[in-house]
Amino acid sequence: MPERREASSPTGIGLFDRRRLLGLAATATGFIGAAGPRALAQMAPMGASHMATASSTGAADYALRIARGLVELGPDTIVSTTLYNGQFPGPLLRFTEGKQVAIDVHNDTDTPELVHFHGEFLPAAADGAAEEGSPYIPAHGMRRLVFMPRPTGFRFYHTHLPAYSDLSRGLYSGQAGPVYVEPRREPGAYDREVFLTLKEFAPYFTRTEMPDDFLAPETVDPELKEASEKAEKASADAGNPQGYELAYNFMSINGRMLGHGEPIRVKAGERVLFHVLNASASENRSLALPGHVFKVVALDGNPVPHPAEVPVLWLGTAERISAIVEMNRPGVWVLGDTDNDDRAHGMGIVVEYADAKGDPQWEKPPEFRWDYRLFASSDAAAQKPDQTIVMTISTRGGALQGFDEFAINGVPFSMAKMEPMFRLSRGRRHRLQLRNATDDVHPIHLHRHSFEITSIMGQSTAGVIKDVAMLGAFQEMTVDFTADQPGLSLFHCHMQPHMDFGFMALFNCV
Ligand SMILES: [Cu+2]
Repeated sequence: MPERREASSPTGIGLFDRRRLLGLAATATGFIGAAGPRALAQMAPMGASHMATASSTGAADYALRIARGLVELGPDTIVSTTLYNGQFPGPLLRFTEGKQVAIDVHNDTDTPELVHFHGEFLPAAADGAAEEGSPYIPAHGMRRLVFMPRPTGFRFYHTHLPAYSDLSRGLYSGQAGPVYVEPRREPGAYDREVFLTLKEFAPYFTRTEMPDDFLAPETVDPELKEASEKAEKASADAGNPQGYELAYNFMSINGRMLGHGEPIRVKAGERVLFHVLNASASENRSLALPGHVFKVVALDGNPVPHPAEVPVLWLGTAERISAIVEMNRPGVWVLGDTDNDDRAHGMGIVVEYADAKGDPQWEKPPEFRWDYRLFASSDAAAQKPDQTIVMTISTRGGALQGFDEFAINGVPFSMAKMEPMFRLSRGRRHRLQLRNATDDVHPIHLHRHSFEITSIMGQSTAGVIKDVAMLGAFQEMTVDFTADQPGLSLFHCHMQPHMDFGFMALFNCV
């Protein structure tokens, strides 16, 4: 259960007293709390448009404490990393639609931190991204976040710090946890729900490429492929090494390697709603349960127009899938990654039927390619956009101290300048035409909005609403959204090494 406590600081001075001490009469949008002059200075540019609300005093609904801690992945495998409330995943935060929430975030580390509430429509100041101007949670300080959670469904929270070559920071750490914003109505009937957070630990750099051949349609754009090959050759000619990729010693579901921790105990005939979160820093993941199918009812927390049954789930980093499994094949099974090596490293969890005995069994699932269009509306065409923004992704392999450098329309994002690249017209429907001139699958993410997937490789689709979507290698995808959030919104690839090395852009909505 999440920790609930009175708002207090490490010094023991209550928030209200400290606010009085600091003479802080009004606060930044969506933000209450401060931990010193530095925090005030950070808040000033955001404007002081909203007066403190009732949630600025008294007990918070939740408290999160960022600190180093240990995760016991298995009896003989304990890793040290930065965690929320000393656990992995961080506590499940349950919010209610239309009910304001107050969260006290204590930062016990030496580094200013950011907590991003991923997939929620929050003011830029509350979103938890420095690029948008959100203030940091000061090192050894506390900040109270106050916001109205929306939209409903399965979201999550995580750090939004860059890591660069420091594998203890950012998403390489254990700073991630699930959020559920209670909807008025659940999609599909089920008997109970199980939250699964997929996560690797003990990262290291390698040069082994990740798989990029699991998406449908399989077609590629020859122009994008040629551009990628040209860039690759230019980089090699310039003497750059092959760029670093990530690998991990240990993999886990809910912080336990396969075979350790409690199995998921089920009964024949039961309908279990799984909420799966891929909290990886860099890996796109698959998941299968031998002899069973997943009926996908929601993607990134948004009910899909056409719930469809699939033998395998694929999730890019930060993607969520809610799927119902009818338990109709008694036994003891491995719910795990389809990659044998990843399961051997721990990516799986045991599903045990009542009265079933024996070792957990794995069977290779049928051949399957992940296709967002399976869950789309069959009849409706997507609405026409008011404006189209073309974004071509390119890379210079190994160009930045051995890391691949990424660019959008030829421009790598500068963390020093943090300049908006695109201007959005408020209230208008915008289409992002995403062209991937690289050989990687990129889980692209837009902050503070959801988008609709409107085409993949020129084939129209509609009705699938997401906040992260995998853009295939050498492929083109369009996603549409209404620019209804004023101010800055960040767009980026959700793979930590890609977002750290150029694959970001800021939208300014005016
Ligand atoms: Cu990427």
